[in-house]
Amino acid sequence: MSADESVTLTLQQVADLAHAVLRRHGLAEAHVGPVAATIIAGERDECASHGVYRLLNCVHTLNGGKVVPDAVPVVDPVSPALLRVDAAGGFAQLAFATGLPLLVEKARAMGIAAMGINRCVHFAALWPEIESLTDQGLIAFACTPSHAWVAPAGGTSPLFGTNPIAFGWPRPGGDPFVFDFATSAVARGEIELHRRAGKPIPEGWTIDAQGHPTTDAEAGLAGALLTFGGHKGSALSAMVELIAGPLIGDMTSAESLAHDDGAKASPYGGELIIAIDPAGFLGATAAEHMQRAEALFDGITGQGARLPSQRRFAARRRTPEQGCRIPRAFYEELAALS
Ligand code: NDP
Ligand code: PYC
Repeated sequence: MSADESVTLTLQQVADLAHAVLRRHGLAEAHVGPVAATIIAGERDECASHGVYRLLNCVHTLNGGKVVPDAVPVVDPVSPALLRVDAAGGFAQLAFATGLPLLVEKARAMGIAAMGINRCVHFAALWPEIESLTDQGLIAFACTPSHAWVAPAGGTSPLFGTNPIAFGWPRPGGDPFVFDFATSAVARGEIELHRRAGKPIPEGWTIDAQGHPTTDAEAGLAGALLTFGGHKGSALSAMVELIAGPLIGDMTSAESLAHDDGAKASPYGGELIIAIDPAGFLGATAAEHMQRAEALFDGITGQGARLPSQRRFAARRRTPEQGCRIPRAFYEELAALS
């Protein structure tokens, strides 16, 4: 991306833009902060597919009436280790923030706790949610279905969502170990970015509507994404459908796409978040064992491999000084929406 094709914004300018666009399109004040926060974090950590680009989806979803802009999440404490949050048709971020304190409290009391979020619109990366648990010394897992865009391994018709899985492990005195990826070969947002940039996509990401492999982003989006790792990603994707769908009384990705009814809004349905307190198994010896886990990370980095999220954390240290580079076309589109 040449300097002409991009603009560089400070994090404050990214924040101002996100707040202005969301407010202008009718999102209630209680949601603006939490929704903008994930978008700002996406730019800060140089995750282009889930940064300011997502504002376009938010506006489209708001304008299409596919999200309740002033939804008030309601927490149901369910049982000692479980809670549910009814997002009431709103964006997932406020529902997550509303349920988080009780999830942490239950995980500490029971050693493990799970939160099901229902009836939410989810367009975001999962790592911000994971980090809000690792920041409190908890191990975290999260997943959510999306829209039926992905063919099961061996098939050719879209059935699964891009269904991200994210995991976090707090590390003494350092960045947590966090991974967060789609169970498709790549997030659909990344393919959309290739389409917008007029770039081909790598082989293995998609098939076209006739079921043939394609490197054409437009044709791939009209066909189906492939799962990562063949049958392994396919099984993990099915797991996400099950545990963040029927298990918590919410939609599968196929149901979410049917609910969308051609609006091309962000996915609608549930999310499952699990938090584990290391002290639950280990009591006073937890710190000693968490320290022992450090040898594993040293074993990875010691041979020149990198940890997941290492790139993101490096970007996080850089962007407050250097700003965020955004394609000029997005910037102009977003500025017109603000
Ligand atoms: P990637 O395929 O880029 O995988 C991302 C993960 O793998 C990150 O944790 C990344 O760390 C890590 N990683 C990448 N390369 C390496 C490497 N060489 N060595 C070690 N770790 C590596 O992302 P996806 O396209 O699969 O997903 C992108 C985002 O899209 C996710 O945040 C996901 O939550 C989001 N998403 C959200 C959906 C929703 O419904 N809400 C649906 C689908 C995706 P790093 O960041 O440091 O590079
Ligand atoms: O990029 O696949 C994706 C996606 C779906 C919902 C949010 N992101």
